[in-house]
Amino acid sequence: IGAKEDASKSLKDLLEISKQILTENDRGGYTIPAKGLYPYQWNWDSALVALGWATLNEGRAWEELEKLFSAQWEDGLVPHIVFHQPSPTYFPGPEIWGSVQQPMGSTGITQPPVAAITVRNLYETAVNKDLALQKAKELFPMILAWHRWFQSARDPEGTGLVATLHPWESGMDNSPAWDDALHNVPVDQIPPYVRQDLGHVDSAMRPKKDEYDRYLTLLYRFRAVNYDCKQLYFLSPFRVTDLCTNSVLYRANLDLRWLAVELGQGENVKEIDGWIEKARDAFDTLYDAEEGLYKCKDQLTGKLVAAKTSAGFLPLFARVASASQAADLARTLERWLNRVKHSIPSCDPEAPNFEPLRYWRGPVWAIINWMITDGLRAYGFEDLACRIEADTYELLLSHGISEYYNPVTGAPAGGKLFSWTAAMCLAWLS
Ligand code: 9YW
Repeated sequence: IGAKEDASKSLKDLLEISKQILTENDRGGYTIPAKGLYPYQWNWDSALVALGWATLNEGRAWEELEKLFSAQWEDGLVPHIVFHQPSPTYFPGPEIWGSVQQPMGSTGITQPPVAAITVRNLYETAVNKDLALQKAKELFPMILAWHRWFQSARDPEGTGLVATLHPWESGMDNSPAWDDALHNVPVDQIPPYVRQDLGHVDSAMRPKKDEYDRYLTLLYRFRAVNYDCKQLYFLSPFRVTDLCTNSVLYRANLDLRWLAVELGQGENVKEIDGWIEKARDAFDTLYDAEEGLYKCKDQLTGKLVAAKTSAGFLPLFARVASASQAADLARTLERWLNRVKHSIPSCDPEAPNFEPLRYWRGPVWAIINWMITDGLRAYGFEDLACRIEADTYELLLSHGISEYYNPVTGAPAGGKLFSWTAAMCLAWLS
């Protein structure tokens, strides 16, 4: 009984801390990812954080999404960062992005489209059903417009899969999957700049200068055409098929379809079905049967990317893998997990370029653990899902609520008191 009491006390503490983090990072209708390091509203962070808010205050959860969509561009884009209030602690801020499409200021690129997944989740679990119906109805057309933007702006050639034009768009900025494609981006003469991230976090945990020079080269090239989405796809010297974006979009389309039926918007179903069918076939071209893992692709060279990253398991979250592909993925994942103490490393721990501390090149991210666990369950891999869930819980309990964690030692890394990790505690691990 003593041990049980201890465990429930620890869970209570963890939930209390998580609640405090969201409350302290609340800037009035939107939640910043972490103080100092990330002082604005980030797109997929907000959609994931809303899941956490829903366990505390449903109204506040809907507000998070409303605030994000209040920054939607006329062409349908929902920006990757919304600069609601000025803040000198982040680079590159609104003056560098200089986008004019949106009065409050935003970047001109997007991030993995989690919102539809959150809306379905909030709607289905809502206690206040009237509020949920009202908010879901309001958000539906805006999400549909964003998903249409993905089709027209990021798949103008109709391949079935959308392009990602900047590593920041993938949400996995310095993933080794982007090394070669980014290396092919020539560094332009760009204005000198000072990084702010290195004032908050150890440089060993962050992308390198070489990468930042290219991130900024892309930014300035996009800015030069005023982020015109009709041009960006064709002019960007970085264009990849990202498994995270495409898996999240695929799942988001399934959930958007569900919402369309539920909310009496059936006239949109055929269009969404068309996207889903096309993507389903195209996903197969990213599957590496020998490795038992999906791979990203460099659209400009036409080659699959050799790097093995945790995004390769996200087709499980999408439900787009076949039963036999899912079984292969589960086997590959078990092999990875047997090489490190804490699940799930963001890259293959056996790969020579595995870096357990550097951001998306090795560390554990709670949001990815949630997505992959959700996918494993859907395919019937309950034991593996439970193992990852228990691992994540132990990790957070012993090491606090950080941005990410070293999979070898469990040491917390990156920003402290991090919103989306707190949200995962509230929405998933409780
Ligand atoms: C940056 C806020 C964001 C996440 C991204 C993550 C990081 C920002 O932080 O990018 O400046 O590098 O890579 O996924 O949305 O948490």
